[in-house]
Amino acid sequence: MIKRYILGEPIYTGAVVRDIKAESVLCEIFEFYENGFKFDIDKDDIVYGLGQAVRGLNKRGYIYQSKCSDDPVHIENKYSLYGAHNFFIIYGKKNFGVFVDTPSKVSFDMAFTSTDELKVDLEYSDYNLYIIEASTLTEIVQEFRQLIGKSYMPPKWAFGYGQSRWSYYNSDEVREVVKIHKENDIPLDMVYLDIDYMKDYKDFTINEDLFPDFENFVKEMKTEGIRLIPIIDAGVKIEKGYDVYEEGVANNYFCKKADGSDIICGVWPGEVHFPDFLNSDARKWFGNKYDFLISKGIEGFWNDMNEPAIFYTKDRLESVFDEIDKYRDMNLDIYKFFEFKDTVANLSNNEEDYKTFYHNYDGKKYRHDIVHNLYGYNMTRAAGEYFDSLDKEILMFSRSSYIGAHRYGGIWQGDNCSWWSHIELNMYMTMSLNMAGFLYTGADIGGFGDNCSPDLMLRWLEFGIFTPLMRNHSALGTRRQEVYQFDNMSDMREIIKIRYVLMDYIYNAFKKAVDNNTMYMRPLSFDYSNDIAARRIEDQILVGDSIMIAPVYKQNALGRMVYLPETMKMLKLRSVHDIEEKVLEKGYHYIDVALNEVLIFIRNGETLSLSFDEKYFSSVKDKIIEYSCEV
Ligand code: MIG
Repeated sequence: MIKRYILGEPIYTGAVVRDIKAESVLCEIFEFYENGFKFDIDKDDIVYGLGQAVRGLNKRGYIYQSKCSDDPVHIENKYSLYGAHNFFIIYGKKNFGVFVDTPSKVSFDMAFTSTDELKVDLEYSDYNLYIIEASTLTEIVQEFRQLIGKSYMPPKWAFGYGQSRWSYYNSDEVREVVKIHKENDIPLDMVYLDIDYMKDYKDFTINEDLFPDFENFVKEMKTEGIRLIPIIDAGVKIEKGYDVYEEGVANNYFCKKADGSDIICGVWPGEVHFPDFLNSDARKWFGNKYDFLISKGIEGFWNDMNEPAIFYTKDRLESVFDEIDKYRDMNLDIYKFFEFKDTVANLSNNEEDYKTFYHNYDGKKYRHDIVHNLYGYNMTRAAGEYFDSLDKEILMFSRSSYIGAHRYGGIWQGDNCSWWSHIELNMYMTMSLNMAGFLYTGADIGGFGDNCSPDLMLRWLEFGIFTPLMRNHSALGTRRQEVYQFDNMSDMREIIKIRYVLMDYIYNAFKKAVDNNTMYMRPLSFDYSNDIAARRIEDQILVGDSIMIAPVYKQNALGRMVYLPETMKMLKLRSVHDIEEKVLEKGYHYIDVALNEVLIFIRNGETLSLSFDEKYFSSVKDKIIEYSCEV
């Protein structure tokens, strides 16, 4: 049962698709105050949710903020990442879900300040509050998901393996990546193009010197079985004669300052304007621009820098230049030095700057900070609405998001690092995002920032083969991370092949989660709610109906403890042909897991079919091999 409460005069966000009649009396379990509400939670309650956030799966014990942020350091002291997903579940004495629907900043004190009190503070106190009561976790999520509408369903090929790098600088480099994968029999479906395929970082252009005859190149790759997936950035370069710029200015499609001029910010190309994605005409216009690439055969995109990420605003840059000059002849002591340094550092993603520009949102003017969390969402929506008008399926995922965006595309988990703790974060984040409707998601496998070691890549792949978006991506300046760069390439190949024999299982489980508003990946507590031990386990994951996984994510670990909430059949896969099976009883087991082994547990009464697609397994005779657990 969903109850809705309207506090103040909420701004429309587009998150929900059902119109629920508001209650006339405020709910009595919460104590409301001017800028939010609070309530007591039981000492044993678990708090799930919040989608993209740091720390564990149980969100209890920290403060999180919904404030879409470009932050490439995903560590425990962070409050916000790229998305705003204001949905959480209390699970324990009472079970219910809470959705705080508002486009501006919200802070969730999850029994951090005071052990038994959960407190939600809003920067602007107008919001819709939805409370979802149901007896099971699955039902709470299902009801919430019915409220926010069906999740985005990507094309089937988007479940293949993708290779990315910031950047592959020209078409020959891309050809080489594809060729080496082929030569080594490593399955590959997608190669991602990062910002350097564009001419001067201008959206909807191609650098013809580096990618000559792009249309034919796209075709050539397609005949190799590879789809190219270009990036699109939020900022539009200011340049006379550039159509996107000219049209945006002429039609007032860019965000404006108080004086009515288009705000000038700095991103990749230097000075840019930001499209006003909250303006439906601008959205339509920008969405149509994707046609530049679609007409060249492109079938998928990733949207970046749409928090929006801002290197600087022109106004602040000018004032900083003025200000730093006064430090020139000073003795820069401890205070002065940091003041000086911060003056420059604060140029980027400065919250004050979000207060200096405006949107035309359904004909009304809103200052950016008030509707901040809707920006990336509406960029995805711009693309998604255009793609819906086509008769082709298009892959779309974004960096920034708000609930509602899950209907138009997926998200990737942003600039993680080649750290062991980020495999773990990837696991929690994926389950939490699933609760909020973001099913098509995954992290940069191997890690984006920093250098990846062979063992980290192996372990990450062993989990990554289960994430719907399976992409190996890494940053400029880091160790090259294509699996053929490592001396354990053949082990990595076998792991990637396991993804391919699981493809039908993964695709069907995913589709079912979309159709039934359930979770593709979920914690054990969802299915084994009476099992006290299962409830507290965060690092084992149910994937679809038939299997459970227990990834190894600790450096130098050669095994791990696994808790089985019922008898299951363990499969230890060293390759698609070398599979050890063993039935294990309910309870705790220490399981050896060598660096090249993938663990899968088949639930009692279930069957897992491995399917060998012609495209990658032409020499295999039996196209389906079944493993069952019947006890
Ligand atoms: O961090 O386009 O998250 O995937 O490679 C700089 C360059 C901007 C951020 C994205 C990352 C991408 C990178 N971008």
